[in-house]
Amino acid sequence: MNYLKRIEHIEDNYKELVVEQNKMLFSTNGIYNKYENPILTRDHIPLEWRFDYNPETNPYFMERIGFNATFNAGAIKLNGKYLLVVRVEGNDRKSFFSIAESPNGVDNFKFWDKPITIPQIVGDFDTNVYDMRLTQHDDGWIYGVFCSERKDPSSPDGDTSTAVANAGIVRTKDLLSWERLPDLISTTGQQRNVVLFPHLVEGKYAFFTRPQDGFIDTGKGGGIGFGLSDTIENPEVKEEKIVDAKTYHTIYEVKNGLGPAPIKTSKGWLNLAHGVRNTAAGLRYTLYMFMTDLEKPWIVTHKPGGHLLAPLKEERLGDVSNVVFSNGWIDDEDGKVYIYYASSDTRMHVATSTIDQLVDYCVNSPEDKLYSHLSVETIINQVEKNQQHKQITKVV
Ligand code: M1P
Repeated sequence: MNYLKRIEHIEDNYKELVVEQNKMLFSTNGIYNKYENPILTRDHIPLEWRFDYNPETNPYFMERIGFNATFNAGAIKLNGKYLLVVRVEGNDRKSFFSIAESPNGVDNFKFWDKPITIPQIVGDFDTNVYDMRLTQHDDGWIYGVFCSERKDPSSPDGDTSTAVANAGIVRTKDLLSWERLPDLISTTGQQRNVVLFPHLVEGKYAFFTRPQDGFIDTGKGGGIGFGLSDTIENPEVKEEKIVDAKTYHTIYEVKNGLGPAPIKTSKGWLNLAHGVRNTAAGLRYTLYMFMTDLEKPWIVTHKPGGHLLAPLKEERLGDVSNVVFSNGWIDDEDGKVYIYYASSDTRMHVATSTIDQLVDYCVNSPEDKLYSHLSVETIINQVEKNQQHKQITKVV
């Protein structure tokens, strides 16, 4: 294929992909609907990022910069547009953030021209950044809290993989220019999955945390935590209460972490989180929900047992297989909720629901009673109630 034909072919395929419409799939569980196509893949990366268009320096029109994955996106609706702050991972393994915009939240996602430039802390550069949670705070700023990863300075000679994870913080008004604040200081020294709560609590900035005493293992860090910081300019949580503990023989037995910032409803705060369990085939990440008290968002009031959303079919395969992860959702003015989730650290999907459905799910689904015989009891209870209900309906 000659040079011009090759460009035309690549551009045509790209144009077709980014305008592809998505189809809502029927939902048997009735809690949310998934969609036919992923909303963002590495093929959605703009061609200008990938190819040098100068025939003199790129006579074969070869890809010069390769991209591996588009996943774990924060989300916000701004000026009528559905915006994702996507974790894009290059073939060089470095992740960075880029905004993708859609007119309707389920398809036609297009990346803005250039990735986001995250200001660096002088003398302490982030080696890698990922998984930004966006919070529209009462103070007027949109905050982005992300994982900043750096090589562990105490790792022994020759150890080139031990790292330290911490919560980096940026803020913006327009998603175009970003101000960097100092990283969060916390009790354990390592943090991932940190989320800023949208309101002040007791006059302080409130963070959901995930204390961990290793880079991968959370160790003695007990689960999803909650802590207060006097200021956001010098963020420090001196105490972390455990909101939702990792628990033996559950879908969050190994670790868990809050997803996006919670959504306020008249019944309480809706929280979406990921839970990690161990299997013979490795770790399995699923999504689950719980509801917290309106006044005391660190107190869980309702918690359905098990996962809300698990990797199924082609979602199960990817760079890190058997994973679904979410750090972005949008609650629209009409009560619709867009849940953005990534599968297997590779691509982005959307599922839609409503506030009413998610509240009903949280309030009325049975909890995990932690023993098989109690799960059986819960099922039998429902069957017997259904039998009574059917008899009553027959009589009527
Ligand atoms: O690979 C699965 C996920 O692993 C990490 O999440 P956690 O800290 O809870 O184990 C994160 O690196 C996340 O980005 C990734 O999707």
